Amino acid sequence: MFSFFKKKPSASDAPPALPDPAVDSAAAPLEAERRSWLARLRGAPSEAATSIAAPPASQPVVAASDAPMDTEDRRSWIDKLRGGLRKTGSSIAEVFTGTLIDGALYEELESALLMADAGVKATAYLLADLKWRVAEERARTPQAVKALLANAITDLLRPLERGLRVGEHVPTVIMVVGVNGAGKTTSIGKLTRHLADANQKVLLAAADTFRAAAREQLAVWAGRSRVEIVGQEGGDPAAVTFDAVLAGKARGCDVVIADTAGRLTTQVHLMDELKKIRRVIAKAQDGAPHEVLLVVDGNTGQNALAQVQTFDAALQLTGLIITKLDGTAKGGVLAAIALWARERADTGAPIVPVYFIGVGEKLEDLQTFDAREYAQALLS
Ligand SMILES: Nc1nc2c(ncn2[C@@H]2O[C@H](COP(=O)(O)OP(=O)(O)OP(=O)(O)O)[C@@H](O)[C@H]2O)c(=O)[nH]1
Ligand SMILES: [Mg+2]
Repeated sequence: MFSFFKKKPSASDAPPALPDPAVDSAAAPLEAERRSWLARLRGAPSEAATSIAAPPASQPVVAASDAPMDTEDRRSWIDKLRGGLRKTGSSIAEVFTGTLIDGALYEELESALLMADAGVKATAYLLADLKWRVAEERARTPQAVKALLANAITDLLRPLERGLRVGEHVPTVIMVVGVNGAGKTTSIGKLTRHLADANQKVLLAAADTFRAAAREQLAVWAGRSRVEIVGQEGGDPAAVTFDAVLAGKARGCDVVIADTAGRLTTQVHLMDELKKIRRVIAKAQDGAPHEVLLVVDGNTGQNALAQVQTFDAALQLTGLIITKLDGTAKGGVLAAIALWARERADTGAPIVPVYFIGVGEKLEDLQTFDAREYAQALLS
C-alpha cells in the first residue's frame, strides 16, 4: 500500500574535512576525487537499492494511495508541516539575507543547521556538499546558495523515500515500536484506516498489555476501521502477538499490525521483551515480521538518532514513522537520520526509510514522506 518511492543513491562515508572549493584554489588537485565523491553521493542507485525499490513483478503488491501530491489534503498537510518547521525555516532564511557568499555565511549556516538538530556530522556533510554545488554551479548570490542547499538536503534525504508495501507476504506482519508517547497507537490507527479503505483485511494485535487503556485506545481505532483486534489484558505481549499472527493467517488477513508498549531504550528487560516479540512472530510465520517500524516523536531532537540506533541494534528496523512535526520540532534530525541510514546501507544492510510523517492527530495528518517537499518545508 501507500506510495512507492524510488532510488537510494549509493552511499558514501561522511565527507572528509574538505577545503572550500569556492574560495580555495589550492583545492584543484582534489577536484577529481571530490567530483567522484559527489557523483557517488548523488549518483545512480546501488544494486541493493534497486532490489528494495522494485517490487517483484509477480507479487500482488497493493498501493493504497500513491502520494496524493495535488490533493487538497496533501496541500493542507504541507502547510501544517511548514508551520511546524517555521522556526527552523526562518533561522535558515536569516543566513541568506546578505549579499555576500563568504565564510561568515557558511558559519551562520553551520550554526543554523546545528540549532535545527541536524547534528555535527550531517551539518558537516551538508556544508561540504553545498560548497561543492556553489562552486560547480558558480552561484553568485546568497539566494542561489539557498536554492542549492534545498537540493543538497533533498539529495541527502532522498534515500529515505520509500512506500510501505503490503501484499508480498500474506499476511504482511508489521511490528510497531518506540518510546512512550511517540505516537505508535495513533499512527497504527491511521495506517489501519488507510489499509481498510484499500480493502485490505487488517488484524491488530494489542501487544501493549501494560495499560488497560492501551488496548481500549487501539480498539477505538479498530472500531473506526471495522477491523479485528486480538488482545488480552495483562497477558504476555509476546503470547498475544503470537496468537494474533496465527489468527491473521487462519482468517486470511492481508496485514497484521502489532502495537507494543512504549519503553525507554535504557530499560534492558523491556528491550529484551521486544526481541522476544520479534522472535515469536518469526515462529508464527516464516520470514516475519516483514516490517519493524520505529515511531519517533519529531520533537525529540538529537536524541531521535540515538533512539533509532538503539532500536535498530535490538530489532533490525525496516522503517520509520516521524510524528508530531506540527509542534515545536526543528526538523533537522532527519538529516542526521539520513546520514546514519546511508552508513548503515554501506554495510550491505537495507536502507531504513521514513515511510510516514505525522503532523497531527487526524487521519489525514499522516502522509508519505517526500524528500523534496520536506527540504522545501525546512527552508520555507
Ligand atoms: N500533535 C500531534 N500529536 C500526535 C501526533 N501523533 C500522535 N499524537 C498524539 O500523541 C499522543 C500519544 O500518542 P499515542 O499514539 O498514544 O502514543 P504511543 O506511542 O502509542 O504511546 P504509548 O503507547 O503510551 O507509549 C496522543 O495524544 C496523540 O494524539 C502528531 O503527529 N502530532
Ligand atoms: Mg500506544
